[in-house]
Amino acid sequence: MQMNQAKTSAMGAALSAQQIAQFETDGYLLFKNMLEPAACVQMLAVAQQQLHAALPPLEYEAELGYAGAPASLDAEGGRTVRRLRGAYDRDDCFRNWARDTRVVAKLEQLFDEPVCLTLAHHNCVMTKHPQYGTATGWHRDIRYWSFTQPDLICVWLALGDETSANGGLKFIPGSHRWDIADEQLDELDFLRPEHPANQALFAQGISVDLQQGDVVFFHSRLFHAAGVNATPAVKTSIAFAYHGCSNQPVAGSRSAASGDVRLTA
Ligand SMILES: O=C(O)CCC(=O)C(=O)O
Repeated sequence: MQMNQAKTSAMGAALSAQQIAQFETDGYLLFKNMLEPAACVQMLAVAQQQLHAALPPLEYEAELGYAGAPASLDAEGGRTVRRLRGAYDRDDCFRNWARDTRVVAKLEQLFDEPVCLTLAHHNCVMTKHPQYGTATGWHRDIRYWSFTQPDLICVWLALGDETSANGGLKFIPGSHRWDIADEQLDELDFLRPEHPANQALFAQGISVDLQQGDVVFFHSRLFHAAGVNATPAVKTSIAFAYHGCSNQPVAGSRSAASGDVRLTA
């Protein structure tokens, strides 16, 4: 991914050369307090209404099949929602956030080219429910997409506090630059928990605590994970993913079928 500090064609605070270098080194960048509380409260209210109404399209824990998930939709806890999918088309508050010039300007610097939003995967309100919300193993998000280059960026907005207590994100800094042997990964591209070579990688994982309005950008090759939610409250975040417009989805893939939104000229 090419980085260019000088180019800031859209509105919004520009990234410094140091921030750009930090993203390149660590694979993520944290922005404290990027979004004002009123906007977070509004998104949270809409998300809660839509969760309550089970407004489709939804992804359920039972469909993910992660360890500890309810065995089927009809099992106890089977209708626990993991994602309110298609956030971009759910409500203007989510769409406006996806297009927020503070976000897009920073992405344009990191990609050094016009920015597109992918409507394939992520593009969601991500929830982690107490009791039936499952942990996510160490993985790279690029497993969700098929693009010419594996260089997408996820923009994750916390609508409330996110810590290890409620299943907050953990990152392995710098892991977006690693080459990993196939045998270290399982069939879904998660790092195998039992593989001896992976133990030293897991030890490098750090928790990234977020508060309402904090935003973290992370590279689609960055290994990350999250635990269960041991608190009584649902954790709610918004996740959109972006790519440079020259980096096109592979023809015939789900990424291509879902479409993109071009956000800069
Ligand atoms: O909230 C989680 O469990 C992790 C979410 C995540 O990393 C993903 O869905 O790719």
